[in-house]
Amino acid sequence: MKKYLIACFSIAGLFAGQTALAASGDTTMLQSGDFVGYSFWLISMALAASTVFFLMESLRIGGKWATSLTVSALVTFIAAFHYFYMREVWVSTGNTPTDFRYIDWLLTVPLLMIEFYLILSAITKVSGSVFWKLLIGTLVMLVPGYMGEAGYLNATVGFVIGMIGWAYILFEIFAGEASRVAANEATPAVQKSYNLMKWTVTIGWAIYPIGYFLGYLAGGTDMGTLNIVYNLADVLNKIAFGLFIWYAANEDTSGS
Ligand SMILES: *C/C=C(C)/C=C/C=C(C)/C=C/C1=C(C)CCCC1(C)C
Repeated sequence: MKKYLIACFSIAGLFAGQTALAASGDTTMLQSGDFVGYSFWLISMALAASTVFFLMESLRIGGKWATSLTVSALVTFIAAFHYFYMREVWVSTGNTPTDFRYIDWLLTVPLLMIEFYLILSAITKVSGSVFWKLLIGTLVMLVPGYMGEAGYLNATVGFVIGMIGWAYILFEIFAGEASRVAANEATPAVQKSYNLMKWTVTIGWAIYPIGYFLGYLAGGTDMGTLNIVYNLADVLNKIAFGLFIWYAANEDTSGS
């Protein structure tokens, strides 16, 4: 009972936050025909709904899977808030809310990386270095990327260092310790979700550096289109990613 109360409070907080945000701004209306604005709205709602889902499932499934599912909920919760705010920025100024995307990424990408460690830890013993290596890769990828986009560092240099960080993450999950644990010790369900997560980090994540490349190195791109592409990418990289974990949790605990 207490668990459900906590879940209810978290969810109420999400909506109270959204209301406060809307009340504090100029409350510019979403104009009809603003497809970029629609996509911000849709993804905000999808992220908020996913948060409720992952929290409830974390309580229902529980046990060793509770942490992974809670982290999935944290990712969508944090992103939902950023999306509420990014929608406001887009609707009221027509500007691309790049800074907020990076703040979101700085919080959510490390959490997504931790998931690789957590799903393996749910079934076997994993060394903490798996966790640290992925975390360091994340920082090497994001910090120079931000500095390049925001003008604190040459855009090409920021891009190249960021790509090295991403390559390192890919190396770890395809050929490093985590991949060995997944291949040798994981249950079939965990192996399946590990693979889906691994390919999400490869294909789904590629969208962001491609956007950076088009926007900053290849002479500019249409920011409206780029925002829609980023928004859709986040459905895969945040919501579907969480569902892959949920799949493993469900399969692994359904009495097989
Ligand atoms: C939920 C948000 C996610 C999964 C964001 C992921 C962001 C990236 C994979 C960004 C990657 C970048 C590079 C690989 C090179 C430098 C520029 C970045 C930061 C856009």
